[in-house]
Amino acid sequence: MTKVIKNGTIVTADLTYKADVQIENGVITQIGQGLRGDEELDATGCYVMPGGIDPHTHLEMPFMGTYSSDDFESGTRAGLAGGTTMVVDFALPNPGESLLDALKRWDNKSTRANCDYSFHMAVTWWGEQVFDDMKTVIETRGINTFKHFMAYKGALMVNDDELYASFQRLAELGGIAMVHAENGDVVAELSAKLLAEGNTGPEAHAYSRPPQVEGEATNRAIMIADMAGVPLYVVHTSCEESHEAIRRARMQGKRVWGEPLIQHLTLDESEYFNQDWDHAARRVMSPPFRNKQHQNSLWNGLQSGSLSVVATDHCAFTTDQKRYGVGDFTKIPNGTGGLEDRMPMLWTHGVNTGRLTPNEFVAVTSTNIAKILNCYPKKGAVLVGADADLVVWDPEKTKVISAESQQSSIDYNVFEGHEVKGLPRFTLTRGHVAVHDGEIRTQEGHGKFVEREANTTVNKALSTWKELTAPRPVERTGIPATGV
Ligand code: DUC
Ligand code: ZN
Ligand code: ZN
Ligand code: ZN
Repeated sequence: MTKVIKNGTIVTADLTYKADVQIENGVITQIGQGLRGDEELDATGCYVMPGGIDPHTHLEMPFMGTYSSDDFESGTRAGLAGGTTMVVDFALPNPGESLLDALKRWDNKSTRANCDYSFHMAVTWWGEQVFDDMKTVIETRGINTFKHFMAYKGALMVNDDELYASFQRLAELGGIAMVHAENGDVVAELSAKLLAEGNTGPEAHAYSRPPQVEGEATNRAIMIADMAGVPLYVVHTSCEESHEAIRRARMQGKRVWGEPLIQHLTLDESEYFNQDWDHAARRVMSPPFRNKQHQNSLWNGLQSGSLSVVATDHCAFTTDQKRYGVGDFTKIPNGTGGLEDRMPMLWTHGVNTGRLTPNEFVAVTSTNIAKILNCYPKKGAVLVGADADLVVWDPEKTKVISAESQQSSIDYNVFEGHEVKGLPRFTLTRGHVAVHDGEIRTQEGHGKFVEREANTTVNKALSTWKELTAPRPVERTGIPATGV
């Protein structure tokens, strides 16, 4: 059966033009004028864009004594409702566990996905097993990205020696290093001090993770990556200190990318202050929301290209789960949702305000990350042969965001009450119409795993550190006698 999206304007990361799109067996088979199909979707007045890719989700993740509430079914349903057609989730090994065993758990959970997905592998501990598994993960599982937590001391955090060893291994194998960049030692110290002084509420979470801890860790990770000769992707860049480090590294020719979240772009630290406990705790995430100056820095980064990708870090907890932290802010499960709202919020606050062009919107929500992750043009493109992961975007459609009408399984929404203008008319996942004028028609289990090979081109790291500092023979005279 042939489907045709008719009368729309195709918007990709670099082109805008009027054409119809024909789809067969989940793939784009023709782009042109006056195409006909067995089923026709009317895109009059709409943009036809590559579906969004959210490269940062935590679905059904065991974390801080509980599990994040959206699983691969509800999470991907939420994504599709908002125009996102692929998610990349983090597979987390337990301490001492092999990477491959952790992946088995993620394989089981993800069978319920409504759209395509991939995994990043987290490196939560270091040893010979992890060293060996990395090769298998890259070569047989099609996973080329490995995330390191520089925070969550005593749980997920890895130290600098482990970071350096892992980065060197990735450089050797053609992988990409990712970091959650916060100085976990300082966060632990600040948290203990705040608690001891009686600061137990959710606002103390923000005080315990100032921009400096993020800036320091980002700089450190960049330098370690440079020494190892590995490309580095910094997740949830939330502040100027971290952005500045990324900007400087890029200007020096280092292969470093930064990923702001839609939450940090549109919500600020006032969400923690003079608010009731539940309101503030529901917005506890790491890094925390920042002030307007940091927010402007992130927008500037997207506009200038120093920041590359907008994600969500979707990690949704119910109000009851957040209440584990009453009396001790360090026990509030860290995380917020955003999968359903990322695209409409970014369109509203980015495109409608003139900060981003529609083409730039496509770049930062889809195409850039598809290229970084090495799944372009299967994903992130409107091209013949690409997967028909598409969103037919109605720039005039409006709604007020509300937990009552959302797909996510939690009982609130951090964007509650925000009006958005720009929403999907249709969302297609490999040709299947999962969203049809606001009606959800997802198919549980439709999603397939997307393999991503090592990208040997991008991984020719630009570091000159090795040449400059490699030991070289020295002819030296006048060496004093030893043992004097
Ligand atoms: N930050 C969060 O807020 N939640 C999940 C993990 C993380 O790094
Ligand atoms: Zn993180
Ligand atoms: Zn995360
Ligand atoms: Zn808003």
